[in-house]
Amino acid sequence: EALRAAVCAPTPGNHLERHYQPTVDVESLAVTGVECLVRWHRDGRLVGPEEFVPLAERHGLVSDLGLLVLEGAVADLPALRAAAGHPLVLAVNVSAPQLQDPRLAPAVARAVAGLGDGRLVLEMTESVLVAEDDATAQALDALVAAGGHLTVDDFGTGYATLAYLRRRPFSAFKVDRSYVREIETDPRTRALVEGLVLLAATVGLGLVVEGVDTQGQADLLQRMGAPTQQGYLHARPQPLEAAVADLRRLR
Ligand code: G
Ligand code: G
Ligand code: NA
Ligand code: MN
Repeated sequence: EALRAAVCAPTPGNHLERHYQPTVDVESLAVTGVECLVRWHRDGRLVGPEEFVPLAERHGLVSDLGLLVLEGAVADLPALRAAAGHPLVLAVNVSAPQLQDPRLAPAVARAVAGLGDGRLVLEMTESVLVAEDDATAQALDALVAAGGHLTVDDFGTGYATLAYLRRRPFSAFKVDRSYVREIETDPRTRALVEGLVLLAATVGLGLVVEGVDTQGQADLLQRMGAPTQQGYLHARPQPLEAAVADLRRLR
């Protein structure tokens, strides 16, 4: 119920906060976009989405939460874009129950209309897509029709991933950070990532590698032809003002 209050009636001691983490093109050293990552401030404690998103799902709050995040992120984008000095991709995370929310596609259309020269990306994990049903397929099509671009998040951690890329209207995928962690030490992981880079290029999909922590990882990925990266090496997820400062630093 504290979470319900944070969503519906926030107070300084109990509220959600949007953080932003950039994605970087290491070839050009330009920031390509920002991902909105939400935190819950509760009695001086900072609760992460791994904890509160499942809670929100259980209590039927995740759709309201998702709409608020989307609206708030669109409102934050002008400050981020000004700091970057060029158009940005805005990425927000979508969880499974949101796909069945009839308010989502119209909200996406409004967000796209309000983004100016930006582009809206909706990230969803493979677990969101596990339901191989018509309702899911129609919901995804509606989001694309509303002007959203769909990305598979945490790619390589779920099941039947290639099936989604084959049948669903995704335009990009994000290689899960568990791959990057072993990219320098495990030859098989390195070969798999190299294969994914080739797959993306051949099929015409965008690819972001997440969890880039070290310069060695960044250089290796760049040599593989995977320039779009996200990770602590480049910038951490930060509240709006600090993210704005990061974008100025990375400019
Ligand atoms: O920022 P952090 O690494 O703790 O995020 C963990 C996961 O939580 C991310 O992979 C992201 O997909 C998810 N997440 C972050 N913000 C949101 C949100 O607003 N809605 C949903 N559904 N998931 C989110
Ligand atoms: O679930 P999703 O992949 O959308 O969320 C990304 C999460 O990964 C964020 O919560 C963020 O805090 C975390 N993250 C981002 N970059 C790095 C990184 O370089 N290393 C690690 N360990 N975590 C990261
Ligand atoms: Na994500
Ligand atoms: Mn991810």
